[in-house]
Amino acid sequence: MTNKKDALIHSALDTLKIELPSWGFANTGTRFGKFLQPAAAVTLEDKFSDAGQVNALTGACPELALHVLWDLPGGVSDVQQVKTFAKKYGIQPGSINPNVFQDQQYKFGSVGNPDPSIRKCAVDHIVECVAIAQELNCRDISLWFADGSNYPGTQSIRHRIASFEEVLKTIHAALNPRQRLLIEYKPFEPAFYHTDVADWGMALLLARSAGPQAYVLVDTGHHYQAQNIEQIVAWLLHHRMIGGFHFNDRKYADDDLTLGSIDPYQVFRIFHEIHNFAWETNDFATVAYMVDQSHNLKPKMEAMIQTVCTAQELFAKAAIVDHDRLASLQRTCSLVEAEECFRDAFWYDVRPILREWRRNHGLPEEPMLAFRESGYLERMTSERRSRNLETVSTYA
Ligand code: AFD
Ligand code: MN
Ligand code: MN
Repeated sequence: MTNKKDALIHSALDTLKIELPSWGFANTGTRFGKFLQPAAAVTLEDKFSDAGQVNALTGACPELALHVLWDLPGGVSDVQQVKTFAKKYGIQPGSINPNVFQDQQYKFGSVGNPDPSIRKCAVDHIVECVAIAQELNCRDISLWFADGSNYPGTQSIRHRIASFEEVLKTIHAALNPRQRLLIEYKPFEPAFYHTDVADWGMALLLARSAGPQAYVLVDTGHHYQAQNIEQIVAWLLHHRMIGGFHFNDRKYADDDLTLGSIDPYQVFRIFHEIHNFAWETNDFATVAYMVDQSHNLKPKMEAMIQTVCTAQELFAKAAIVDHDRLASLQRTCSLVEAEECFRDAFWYDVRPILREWRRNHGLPEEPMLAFRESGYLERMTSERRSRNLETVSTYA
């Protein structure tokens, strides 16, 4: 370690922990089709095993986000097996993700459904997820709602707001003092005319209305093309209302692309807001980071390793911005110098220090290469091929 920059990079990498999505290891796909990978995870144990490999190679992913209907179909009764896998693979359960978007009853919405009996089903499911989180000692319950409508005039937008406010208050009341509700927004999809929680303002107002343990979750793929995401992050940091991020990148919509594959500078600018806020306020806001991608084309494990390594690189770059100098250049409106001070960090090659950090932590200097040489993919391919082929037959 040679200088101040290197020290900043090391300490930034020590703090960056990124949760992995259980669903990112399984064969998923798009509404246009699913391209199966024989080595993809099929069971919850497979997902814990894969997450354990990514963590062993990157040193940054100690937790696995769980999607309740897919990972704990038996609800609370499945908690014990989660604990068993967590112990076996050294990966803790992370955020708990309710699922109120795929059951037939949610055709016209869940929490926003005009039928109070369907809203109650959604509440009961989410409250059970709070209980599961409690049993697993998980802090975050991560709420994403597909609710909305496809045609003008078919739903009362304001009545649905009132339903959301009422339901989120009920769910918030079920939290224990350590738990948090993370409310995620998304401009559209699957609803195509209006989505009930469509932007950060709606999520903020709903979080404020729900209670003091509710926060906004920023999914980087959930923004219109021109949106200034780092400005949204600055507002949420200023109001201490940011709960966390779902990492992906997008060219057009919610493309769930590898982080930084389309716009690495935007990710750097987002991370800068977080580092700068912490530097200025000494308030290291509890920001949860999670990958939210389930690749249909890229090999699943490689895609996960790639996204995690990219996040480490960009987080390290953002950590070396000279905040003192930048602040004074901003005060004097020295435009070009301020911009160059900012961009210096973005252009700085942090990879040698990243490799040093990995060496210091007994990790492979090149996680992707180490994965390819490990034989894990070959072992999982032979072990899981038949189970995935079965999936093909049932799926096809
Ligand atoms: C989909 C949604 C949203 C949610 C994720 C996991 O768009 O991002 O967080 O599924 O449920 O990607
Ligand atoms: Mn998401
Ligand atoms: Mn999404």
